[in-house]
Amino acid sequence: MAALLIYLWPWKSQVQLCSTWAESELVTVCGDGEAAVLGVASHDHETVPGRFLLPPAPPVSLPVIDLSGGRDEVRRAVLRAGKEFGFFQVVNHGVPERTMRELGTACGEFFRLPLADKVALYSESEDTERTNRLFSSTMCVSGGQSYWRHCLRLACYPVESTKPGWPEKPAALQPALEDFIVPARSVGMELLRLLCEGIGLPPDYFEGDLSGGEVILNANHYPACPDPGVTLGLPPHCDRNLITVLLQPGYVCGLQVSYDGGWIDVEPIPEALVINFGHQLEIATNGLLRSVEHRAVANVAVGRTSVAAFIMPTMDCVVRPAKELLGEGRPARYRSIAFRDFMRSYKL
Ligand SMILES: O=C(O)CCC(=O)C(=O)O
Repeated sequence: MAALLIYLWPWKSQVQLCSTWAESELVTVCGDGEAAVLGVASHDHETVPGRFLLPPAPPVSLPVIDLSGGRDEVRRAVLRAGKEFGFFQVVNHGVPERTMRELGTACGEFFRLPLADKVALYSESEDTERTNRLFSSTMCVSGGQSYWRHCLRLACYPVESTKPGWPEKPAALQPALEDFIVPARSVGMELLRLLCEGIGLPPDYFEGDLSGGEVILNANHYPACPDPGVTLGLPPHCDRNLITVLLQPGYVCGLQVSYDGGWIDVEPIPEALVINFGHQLEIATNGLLRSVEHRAVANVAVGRTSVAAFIMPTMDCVVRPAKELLGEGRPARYRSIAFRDFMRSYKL
């Protein structure tokens, strides 16, 4: 049996608690040197008595930024949230609530269509050359691991050139995509302008090739799952693009963001859009703004359908740290890379 260790400090005595000791050995020593049993029972407990439990860590939640505020205030909030979390939510962003609701509903309807209506779009996860496709799980290198998710992936912007490839069923899907994608992209572009102002880049730095590629949209469906604790909807990953605008249902959790060694839930807020940074923003800002890992968990009671719009550079665009952000003591932390090459080597 380990000897009882009591440290007698000049002003106060203290017990060193050691998990290998039997609880009967835990004593405290009062300032006057008198030992008193801590009050735990002399037999091993199966659970920790309530008064020994540490208070739960205060909950951390992602900032929700009201974009209708004053420009300076919004810019500061966006930069603060972007630097701390790489993720935040925005409200009063200009995408009508009805548009968001109709897209969510239309995507949900798509996944409920009979198989015969979807089969032409289906292709195995490894078939990465085809953009518009329906697949299950993820294209991440997963060593045979599957994930609790279906995904309809579509190129959605520019509308005129991409629309011919959109599914015809359900009938509400095409109009809903068209109504959503243009204002949603504008939200992303406006946030990029604010970020540029905040970090000392010209406000139009991300106009042109850096944001001029197609917008790819993932409609993700995570069916209700009998045991969400043993699987994931999507594994931890960062986005490959510049900036992501995500619509999630306002009533069911599922998206989690890596923070301080753990995961925080992204609170479902019906009128909000979730914003996060992709790898290309991290490279271009030389790591000032980071692309943060996130994952999706499944839900036991209900399915969840989310829609992520990925604003991307053109495939030929060479992405490199902005020269305005480099200098004495601020070397480039990333090498230049053509977006096409990045996409080839990093599959999701
Ligand atoms: O479903 C979500 O909320 C996350 C989706 C996502 O991370 C993705 O499509 O890459």
